[in-house]
Amino acid sequence: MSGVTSVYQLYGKPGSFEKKAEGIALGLTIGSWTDLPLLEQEQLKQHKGNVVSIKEYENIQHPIKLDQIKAEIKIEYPSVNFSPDLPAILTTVFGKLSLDGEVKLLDLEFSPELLANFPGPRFGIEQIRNVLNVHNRPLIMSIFKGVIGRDIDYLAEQLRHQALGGVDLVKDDEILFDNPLTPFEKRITTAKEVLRQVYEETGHRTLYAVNLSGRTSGLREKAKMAKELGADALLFNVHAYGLDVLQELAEDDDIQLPLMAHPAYSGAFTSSPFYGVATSLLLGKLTRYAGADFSLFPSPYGSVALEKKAALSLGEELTKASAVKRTFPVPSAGIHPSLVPLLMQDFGVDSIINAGGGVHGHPAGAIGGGRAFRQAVEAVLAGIPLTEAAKQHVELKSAIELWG
Ligand code: 1AE
Repeated sequence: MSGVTSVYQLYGKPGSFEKKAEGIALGLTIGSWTDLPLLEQEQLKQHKGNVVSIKEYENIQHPIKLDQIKAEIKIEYPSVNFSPDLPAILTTVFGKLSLDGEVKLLDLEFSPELLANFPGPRFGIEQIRNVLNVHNRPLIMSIFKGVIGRDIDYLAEQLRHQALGGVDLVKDDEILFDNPLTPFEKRITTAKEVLRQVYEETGHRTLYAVNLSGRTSGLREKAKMAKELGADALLFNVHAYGLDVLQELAEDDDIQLPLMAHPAYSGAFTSSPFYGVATSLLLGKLTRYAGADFSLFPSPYGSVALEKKAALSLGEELTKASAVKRTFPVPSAGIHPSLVPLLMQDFGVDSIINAGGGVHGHPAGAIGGGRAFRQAVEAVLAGIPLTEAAKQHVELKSAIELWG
């Protein structure tokens, strides 16, 4: 049957979950079942939500309500009940239910027929690598920092230093919106010129992701303009707008730009262990299905850390075999060169190492910061401990001295 199967986590008394699950399956579909006449049952059968499984965790007690244990329940919802778009799907599976006590949405499994409505990333990992012609190492990305209140010349200089350090991508800070000092169009054209010059001087190509911001109604035109001006990629605060807006941008043939999904605001939905949506679902599977070529998320060991298990399963969701292309995992926040071995161990070669403070805060500035990251990556690929590699590379040496 075409549809979506939801996995929920809830708490309750042992043995109480069957009734609860049946209540959800009916409540979110046809309302009632056993008291319906047989004819109506026959008519409504194809619309009925079905409980697929119930797993009680007898050993996992609620931390406060000590008579309650954790359970995971799976419910299948037929496609016939909703239009094939994320707003309809999310409202079906977790609309009113998200307001109804301690219940967390852990996963959604789309049937192949339903998934066919989600083209996913337009570019994906392979095509981004082709554009950069970098194939066998994690990419390095840096972030503009301290640019609010600064003019375009300041941005241009910061970009030039980041690119000269050898990073593959530079993204806008997610809190840099349209403003008179560094307007959207000017950022694109200035960055293009700076990166062209760096390419001519060094042969190194860096892509720039400009922050696509403003009212939803203007995003499409703004993104098209970015494309016409020669933008490389768009940064997008998807969770402040909604996943469907990302999907609209990804599917628009007049835009055709790589899309970088920023996790800003997503913590409001994912952080609670009892409520909301699992990080791996929101920033992983759904962000991929909605068409992000890159998904940023807090790494397990930086300044804003995600629990390791959640971060690993998020990375897995972005890259595992699927009908849609793979999205680059971008574990971020508080990343510095000494974390490169851990990042590569946990997220593999097909990931992006992303740092703001870890690039700009280097004693030799952003040029030194970028170089230190590149040196750390090369060392890990060659199987050389960073402390050993630092003997040959002054930038890596100072990074390790600073960050440990
Ligand atoms: C989780 C998003 C990370 C991000 O966007 C950002 O600006 C990180 O900055 P740093 O590396 O922590 O300075």
